[in-house]
This record gives sequence, C-alpha cells and structure tokens, in this order.
Amino acid sequence: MFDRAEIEVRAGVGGAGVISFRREKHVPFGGPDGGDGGDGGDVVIRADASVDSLRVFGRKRFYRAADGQDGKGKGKHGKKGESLILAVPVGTVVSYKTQIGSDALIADLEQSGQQAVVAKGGKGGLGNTHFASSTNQAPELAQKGEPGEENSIILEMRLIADVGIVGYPNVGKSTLLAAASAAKPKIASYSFTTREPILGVVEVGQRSFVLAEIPGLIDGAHLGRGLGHDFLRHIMRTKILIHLIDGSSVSPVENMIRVNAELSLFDSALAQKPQLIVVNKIDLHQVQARLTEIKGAFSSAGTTPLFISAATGEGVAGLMAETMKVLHSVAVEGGIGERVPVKVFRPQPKGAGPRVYKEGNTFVVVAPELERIVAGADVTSPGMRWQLRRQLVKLGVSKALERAGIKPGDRVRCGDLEWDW
Ligand SMILES: Nc1nc2c(ncn2[C@@H]2O[C@H](COP(=O)(O)OP(=O)(O)OP(=O)(O)O)[C@@H](O)[C@H]2O)c(=O)[nH]1
Ligand SMILES: [Mg+2]
Repeated sequence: MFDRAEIEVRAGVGGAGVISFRREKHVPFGGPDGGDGGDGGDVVIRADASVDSLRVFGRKRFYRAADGQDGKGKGKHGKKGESLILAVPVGTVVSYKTQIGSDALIADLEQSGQQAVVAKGGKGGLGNTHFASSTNQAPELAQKGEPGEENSIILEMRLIADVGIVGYPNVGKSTLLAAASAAKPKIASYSFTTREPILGVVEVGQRSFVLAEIPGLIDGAHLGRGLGHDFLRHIMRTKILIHLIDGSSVSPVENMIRVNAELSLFDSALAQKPQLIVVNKIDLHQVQARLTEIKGAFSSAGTTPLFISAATGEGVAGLMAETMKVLHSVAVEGGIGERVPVKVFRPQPKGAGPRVYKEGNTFVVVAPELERIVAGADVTSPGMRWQLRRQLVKLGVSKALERAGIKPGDRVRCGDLEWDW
C-alpha cells in the first residue's frame, strides 16, 4: 500500500537585483535603473481527483521549483520562477518533518483543487533604483535574491472510508467485512492477521458506503503498541464506527470499555464518533448460553448492542441497514461538507528586526536584509562603504548594535563581512 511518502522540496531562489545606470546621450551618468530580481517559484501540493496513489513519490524523492531570474538594466525586473505543483490524491495529509521527530501538520487536502505551499520561493533582490536617495543618486548597492525554503515533507493518504470496524484482534472484523462486501481479507484464528486497513463497498438497496477494517487495536495502541497506532490516524475521517466485540470473550462489556478508552487516549474526537456496538460469534454455543447475561451487562453499562454471527451471516444484513441509517443521520446533522481552509506553512517568522549577539569580542549582526546586500557589495570602494553605512542606519542595525553596547573600534560581523565600528 503506497499510503505514505517522504519527499524533499526546495523552492526557487530569488533572482538578484542589479546595479545599472541609465546611459543617455550627452549625460555622462544617468540615474540608477537596475531592475529587481524575480521571486523564486514555490513548491505547492495540490489535491487532484484524477490521482489515486502516492506511488510516484516512492520513485522520486527530490523536487525543486524554478529560480527567479535576475533583474536587468533599464529597470527590467527578472521573471518570477515557475512554481512546481505536485498532484496528490484527494484525502492526502501533508505534514512537515521536524528535527524532533514529530510531524507538524501543514494541510489536510480534503477536496480536489485544495492546495498548500510547502516551500515558499525566495524573494527577488532589489535593484539599485531602490537605494537611490536625494543624497545618494548613484547607488552601487543591490540585493541578492533570498534562498528558497527547503523542507522535508511527509505525504499520507488517509483512507476515505465512511465506516470503520474497530475492535480487538481476532474478534471477527475481517469475517464481517467479507460477509458484508466483496472484499477478501485474510481470516485466521490468530491475532494481527490483518496488517493494513482493508476497504470494501457495502450495498444497501440502491445506496452504498465504504467500510474499512481497522487492524491491530490493542491496549496501549495510543502509545504505539500493536499495529493500531498507525491506523488509528486512518479512522479519523470515518463518519461512524462499528465496534465489534467477541461474544466468547471473558467480559465483552469490559472489552468495549477498554477499546473506547484506547480510542479516546489517542484522540478524544475519535471516541466521540457515533458507534454501533456489535457482539459477534453468536453462533457459538457458549455465547448462546450467555446471551441474556451479556445483554444485561451491556444494558447496565448504558448500551444496547446488536448481535451477529459474521461467520454464518446472521444479523449482518440488519447491521448494515442500521449502519446506513446512522450514516444518513450523521450526514443530515451536517457532519459532511465542511470546508477546511487552505493552510500555508511558514517555518520561519518573517519581518523580524535585526538581532545582535556577541561572539567573543565580535558583535555579530543577524539581519537577512543586510546580509543579502553585503553579499553582493564591493566593500573595497569607499563610496560603497558610505552607502552601506546608510543602510545600517536605515535597517535599524546601528541602533541594535548601540543597544548591545558597541563602542568605536569594536569588531562587527555580518554575513561574510567583518569590519571595525
Ligand atoms: N464461530 C465464529 N467464529 C468467527 C466468527 N467471526 C469470526 N470468527 C473466527 O474468528 C477468528 C478471527 O477472525 P478474523 O475475521 O480474522 O478476525 P479479525 O478481527 O479480522 O482479526 P485480526 O485481523 O487478526 O485482528 C477466525 O478464526 C474466524 O473464523 C463468528 O461469527 N463465529
Ligand atoms: Mg482481520
């Protein structure tokens, strides 16, 4: 099952702004006319109804969007880099892989056409026209483009089943799925026979719904025990649950309570989904003999279960008709059709002012705006140094340094450049 893929995405680098001056007849030095660099392209993930698996992402791991073009003279701006759009199946959950190991949700693409930006393109650098002022009419400063964001992204396909069958191993989930649909899951008398969620379509009269077996739920599943943890996520989208209980177990009621505790420990929303409580294996003698006792125990726990034998088919049609009814009432209550707004993920806060910290005797300036100017500047020219100094004031770097206690003669570093204050 290709229900999960990890990919690396890199957005385009912004194009560089340029230093250029107008050349006119009879005018030895025209004004600055260096255009800005174009923004780098984004990497975008978009849900597409015509895509049905994440298979392609298993074959190719790295994706990058186009870089922005550099600006040109005569005020011409560079072209924006084209965004890279990756099509994924509807129902894909997109998250960002963090260093600490837990994933951070970016977006849940529930409808065709819904999309999320997973790596933002770098902004293009400013051309030298932006650095002109009344006192500096020949600015020799321009900005380099910003780098594009780079992220590790996890794509996961959530099963879109309407109904999930949950319950301990070996209670007869596969047997029920096979009895109610054309699915052919493996059935065996040991636990964890089913290792992946399996789907089947159930027809009730003219209508149908998708039923899924959710495998491997055991005590501690919310902590990652058994197989359940991975698949608990998959049932988040189901509208209702069939909670199947083995009638031949020592205490069917206790089993129901424990499974529900497990579900709510994983996610309280999961425990609040409507459930049909179903006792299975009523064809067995020992279950027949205890039927009244079991009914009584459930009723004192506040529920009235349905009784079936998945093996013989007794009660299965009735259960499916009941499931259809509950599904319908959930839909009418407005459980479906909610829109999830597109979330754009930005790992770094933008627009933070310059920061200064001391490294030994050197004052280090962290100011991306300035670093990008510094990276492109020829600091050997005195004119250029003067222009840079003005930018230090303008971007608030001088203030930040003074606040940090800098004195004339102290060493300052910004990006690759070091100088005395
Ligand atoms: N007598 C009887 N046995 C049943 C019934 N339903 C299932 N079984 C048996 O119970 C055992 C487990 O059935 P499965 O359908 O594989 O159970 P499961 O819940 O899917 O199990 P896992 O996938 O391992 O979690 C098998 O030996 C089935 O034949 C039933 O209604 N009556
Ligand atoms: Mg099974």
